[in-house]
Amino acid sequence: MSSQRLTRRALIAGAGGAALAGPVFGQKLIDLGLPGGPSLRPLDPQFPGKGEMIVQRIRPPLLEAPMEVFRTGTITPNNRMFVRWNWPMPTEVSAAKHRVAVGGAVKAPVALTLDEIASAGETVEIVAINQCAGNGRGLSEPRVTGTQWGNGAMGCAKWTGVRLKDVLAKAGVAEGAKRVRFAGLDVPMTDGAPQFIKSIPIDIAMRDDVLVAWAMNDEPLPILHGFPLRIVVPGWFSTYWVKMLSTIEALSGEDESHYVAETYRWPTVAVKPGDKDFPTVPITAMPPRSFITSHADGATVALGKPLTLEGIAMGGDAGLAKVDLVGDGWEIPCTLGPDEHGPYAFRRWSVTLPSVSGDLTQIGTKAANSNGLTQPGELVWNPSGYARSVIERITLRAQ
Ligand SMILES: Nc1nc2c(c(=O)[nH]1)N[C@H]1C(S)=C(S)[C@@H](COP(=O)(O)O)O[C@H]1N2
Ligand SMILES: [Mo]
Repeated sequence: MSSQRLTRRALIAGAGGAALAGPVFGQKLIDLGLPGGPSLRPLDPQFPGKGEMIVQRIRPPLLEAPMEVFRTGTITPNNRMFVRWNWPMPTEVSAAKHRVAVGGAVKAPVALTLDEIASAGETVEIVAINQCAGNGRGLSEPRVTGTQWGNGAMGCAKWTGVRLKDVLAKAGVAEGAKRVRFAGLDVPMTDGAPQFIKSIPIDIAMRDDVLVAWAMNDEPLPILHGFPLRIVVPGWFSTYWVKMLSTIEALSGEDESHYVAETYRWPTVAVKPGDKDFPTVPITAMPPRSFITSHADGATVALGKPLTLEGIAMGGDAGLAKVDLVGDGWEIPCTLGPDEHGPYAFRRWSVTLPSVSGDLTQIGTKAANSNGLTQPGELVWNPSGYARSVIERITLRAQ
């Protein structure tokens, strides 16, 4: 997509940028089946720019996709992509006035317009899953703190942009830079609170598939998803995918900022509730996950008849290798759908049981990626419920 088109389309979308109208509450409720607390949430059909979404919080918006969004296909439409902001988001952004400052440990700091970003290098498209590190956290037992997400804080989109390394080259990264840090236009609402800034190691920043993106599924980034520009790090949790990108900063040392040094970290050792002072590292690459989408927990299936189960799976930071349907002491390999969009995208799977002979109790799917990483049978509990990848189980009643 050319920079002119980005700017022109943005101008059409709003008065020189994009704007968000006030939200409207819905009447319908959905039960997320959260074991540790209130489980009902409003299902809002009218949040600006969105289809029906689970409202976890209005402001700043936290919207979750109902699992029905994943029942078909591998691409999540923009109006069903989950939304997460740590601090209040600007509700109006001017494309013409926007600048991205590239500075820190660089040879010559620059402030780039959208056109300059778009022409910094070759335009690249990549399909990648955007997943919150806390996705599925609400299902943790014992309960953990943080947004009580079901499993809908994920979605898969096609992202278009330029390589981050080409944008960095405009300023020239200094010899020995260790990390690259990003900030957006959103700022804390309380004095002295830390801004949401995140950094990635320099070798990740220089990867050919790490982008400064301006389009999502061939549309300009919706304001909720970070208009006009966001970072995309395929295979990594989207906490690093900073939205409304305004600053790119090369760091010559470690990053001591709050959202890297103090939160979005998980233990390097096994921990249990109440444990303190254990070593932690930032959550980074995503593990494999898979979901049955054809049937909800508790659904009824026909006794004595064949049964086809379907769903989606992801490899995480490596391609999906296989999916098995698992029950109590048995495993059946599933058939993978076509690899339409590469290693960082969803893939569909299906399996047909020749005949249902009784209730299917606590069945689930186990995905493995090409690095040999497999979904565990038991939850790896951690205090923030990060990086959930346990086999998700449902029970089907035969009658
Ligand atoms: N500027 C900015 N970017 C951000 C955040 C934020 O609070 N501010 N949250 C991050 C987190 S934690 C997640 S999960 C993703 C969510 O992206 P989405 O809202 O497009 O789904 O945005 C990331 N980028
Ligand atoms: Mo997140």
